[in-house]
Amino acid sequence: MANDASVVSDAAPSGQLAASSRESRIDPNANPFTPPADSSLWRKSFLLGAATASYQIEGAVHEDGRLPSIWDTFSATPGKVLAGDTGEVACDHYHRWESDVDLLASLGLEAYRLSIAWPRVMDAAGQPNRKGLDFYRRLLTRLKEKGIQTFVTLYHWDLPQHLEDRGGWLNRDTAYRFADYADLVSREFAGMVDAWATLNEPWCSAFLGYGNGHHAPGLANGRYATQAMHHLLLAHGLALPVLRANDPASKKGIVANIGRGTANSDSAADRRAAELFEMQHNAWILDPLLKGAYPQDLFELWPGTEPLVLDGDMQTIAAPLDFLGINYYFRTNVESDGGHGFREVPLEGVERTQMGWEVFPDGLRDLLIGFSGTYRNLPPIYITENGMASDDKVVNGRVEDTQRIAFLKRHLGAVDEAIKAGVDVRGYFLWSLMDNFEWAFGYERRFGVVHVDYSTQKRTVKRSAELVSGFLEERKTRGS
Ligand code: IFM
Repeated sequence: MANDASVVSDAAPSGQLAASSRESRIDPNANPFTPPADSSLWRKSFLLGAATASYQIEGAVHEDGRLPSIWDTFSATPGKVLAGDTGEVACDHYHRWESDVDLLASLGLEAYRLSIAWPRVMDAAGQPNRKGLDFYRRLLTRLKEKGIQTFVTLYHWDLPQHLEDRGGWLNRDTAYRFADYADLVSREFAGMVDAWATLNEPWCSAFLGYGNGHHAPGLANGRYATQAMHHLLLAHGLALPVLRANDPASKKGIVANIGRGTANSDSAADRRAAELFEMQHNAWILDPLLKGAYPQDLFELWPGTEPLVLDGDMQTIAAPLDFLGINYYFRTNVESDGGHGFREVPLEGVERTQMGWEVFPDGLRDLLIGFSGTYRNLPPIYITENGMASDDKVVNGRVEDTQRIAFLKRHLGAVDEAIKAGVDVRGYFLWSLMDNFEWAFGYERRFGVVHVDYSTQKRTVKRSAELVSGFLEERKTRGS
């Protein structure tokens, strides 16, 4: 492969890409990403895409009538984000979206998961912001022209600040405002979206945002976390019928980040600790969605945090889903805290990523198989995020992200094992298409399969992306 083929985009927002240079450059036999011959990944129906989120890539936070979000406020607060980074410019995707779509297409990725910024498309009175809507219309139109499937998340954490000023997710009214927002965008973009996800990772919004304050809006109170979760899930449940009415042909679902917890010893207390870890990470979200009830263990773990739930809420929340998006990153090893809870015991000598997260693909397989046993009504699954951060550097125009290549291959192997065990997994999205604003860690942590030089906005395709792309090319000819 020509060395300069990995550099496909320069600083010009509308720069043309050397897209055609990406074709058939990987020798399939020498591609370390290529899955085994019997892998489900060879099925052409198994969707392979990449994901991003609005606040993490768009920038242009003051442009075209966009209102402030809670992440603008939080990141502008000293001490909240590493190095004082903010999403003000990010990857400048708002201006570079055309070349970013060309890049996605040049890699042969089949689907793109993006999110819409609520504060960009709706004003404080609930009226549409045409300029913001037009941005997404152009983006979705171009993706369709390129034959790329669109998975659109409505809420990837950028709550309009004016709603936070009225209580944010602690205010039940926010759930109804979310349904209005879902109504607006699904009327606008009906027919342009393959799959709508209402929320991304409600665990993070509720627990990190309201329970421990690591994320916006930065509140730290257990009772707040459970109430915020209830209103987030209610927002999801209120939005679902709206999406179904406005855009009947698309799939509708939600995205949950799931966590694997393992016990530090075989003692009954440590095994219970691991159960509790997974209960608060997974069942807190999946039980209301799929069983219509919160796990009672939650309120034993966090006594006195029962949220206010009104009649009918749980039925609203448990409306049937067309798909469940699963985001998976790592496992947490725990022991009993000696009381009714758990505490983390980091394992020594295990492989970790730039985030310090353990590389543990078996956790993904085991959770998927476990869910299919626990939830009889488990809908088809898409792995809507998986990936890792590494301190990637461009050297002679190339980025050799060796750890990521092995990470992706092993996690896709785990997905394949789950499929072979009977779990209905239909696709997988790399997190992320490009390096971006990693929330409280700012720009230091690089999750992209495309490197971004934040001083020039130059995009450089990493080796991992070249290999995924080479595999997709090969699948077109050899796949079933
Ligand atoms: O960057 C985030 C993303 O926004 C949500 N899921 C986890 C990713 C990595 O931390």
